[in-house]
Amino acid sequence: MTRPELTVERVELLRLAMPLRLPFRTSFGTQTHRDVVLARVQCDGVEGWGELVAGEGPWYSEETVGSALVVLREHLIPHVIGASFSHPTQLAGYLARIRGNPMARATIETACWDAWAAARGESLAHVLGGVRERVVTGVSVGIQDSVPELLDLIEGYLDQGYARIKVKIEPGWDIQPLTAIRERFGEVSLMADANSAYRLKDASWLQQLDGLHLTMVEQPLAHDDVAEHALLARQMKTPICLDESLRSAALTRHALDIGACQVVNVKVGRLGGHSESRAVHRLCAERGVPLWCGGMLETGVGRLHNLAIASLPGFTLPGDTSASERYWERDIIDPPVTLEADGTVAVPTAGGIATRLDRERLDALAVGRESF
Ligand code: NPQ
Ligand code: MG
Repeated sequence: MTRPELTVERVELLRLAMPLRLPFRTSFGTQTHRDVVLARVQCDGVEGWGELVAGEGPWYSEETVGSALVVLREHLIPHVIGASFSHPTQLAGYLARIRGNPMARATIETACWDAWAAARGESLAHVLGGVRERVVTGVSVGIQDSVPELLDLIEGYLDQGYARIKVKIEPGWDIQPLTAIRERFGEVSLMADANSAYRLKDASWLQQLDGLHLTMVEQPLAHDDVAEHALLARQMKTPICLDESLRSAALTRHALDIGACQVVNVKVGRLGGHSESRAVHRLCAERGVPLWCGGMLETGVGRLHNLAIASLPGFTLPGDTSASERYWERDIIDPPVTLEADGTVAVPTAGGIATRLDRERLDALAVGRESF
C-alpha cells in the first residue's frame, strides 16, 4: 500500500473538567478531578486525537496544564500547522526544536499517529507495531486513610480481576500496609510506587521491602538522580523500576548502562510521544529489559493510546492500563475501556480514536475550545 502524505490543516484544543470517581492520593498530593486538554488534529479529511497528560501543578514533572498550553499555542502548534508527513515518525523533525516539554509534544505527536492510523483505516496498535489483542492490566491504588480501607479497596479490584496491584507508598505508609496486603491476599502480584518519596539514606529501611516479594519498587528516589538509584539497586533484591527519571530513550539507555533500574515504565506523555516510546521499546527489547505501560489518570483518549503502545511485544508486565471506571463515572469514549475477568483489556481494532468518542459527553464537559 502506498503511504498517503498527510498535511496538518487545523488543530483544536478542547479543555474538559472531569471529576475523578475517588480522590487519588500519592506522595505528592491528592487529586480530586482532572483538568484535561485534548488535541484534535485535522489532516486531509481525517482527524486524530491526543491527550495532554500533565497535571495541574508541577508535581510529577515540571510540566503543568498551563505551561503545556503556552508551549502548544506559542511554540508547537504554529510549527506543525501546514506540516506534511508521509510517516508520523517524521514529526520528530518538527517537534525536536522544542526542548523538554514532552507532554506538550506528545499531545500533538500522538494525535498525528492517530490521524495516520485513521487515514490508513488501520488500528493505532497495528501502525505502532502492536502484536497483542489484549493487554494484561494492573491497578494503581492511592494512599488511603487506614489499612482496613486499603484492604477493602484492593479486595474489590482483585474481585474485578486486576492482574497486579500497585500501591502508592511514602514514609509512614509503606512496610505496614504492604505487609497487611501480603497477610490478607497471599502472593498476589504486588508492587509499590514511591514517586520519589525517599532518599538514599533510607536504603536500610527500604531493604525491608525485600521480604515482601514485590515484583518491583517504582521510582523510590529523586526524579533527577539516576545515579543514586544505581547505588540503591546494589543494596536491594527487589527490582527497581524507573518512571519519572526516564525522560527519553537516551536517558533510559544511560540508566540501564549504570544499573539504575531493572524494569522500565513507559509513559507516552513523559517520553514525548509514540516514536520515542517505540525507541525505548526497541532499546529494552535489545537488552532483554521488561517494560510496562504506566498511566496518568487519562480519559479514554489517552487510555486508548496507552493500550495501543502496550500491545507491542516487549510490554511483558501488567500495565496501569485500567478500565475507564477505575477513574471515571462516565468516560468520554463509548464503549469505555472495560476489564475482563481474566485481568485483560481489549486493544482497540478500529481505525482511529475519533470513531469511539462520545461527542455529546465531550460537549457536556467542555469548558474551553481554541482553534488554530
Ligand atoms: C505514576 N500514575 O505512575 C502516576 C502518578 C500520578 C496511575 O500511578 C494528576 C496527573 C495526578 C497525573 C497523580 C499512577 C497524578 C498524575 C499521580 C500521575 O507515578
Ligand atoms: Mg510512577
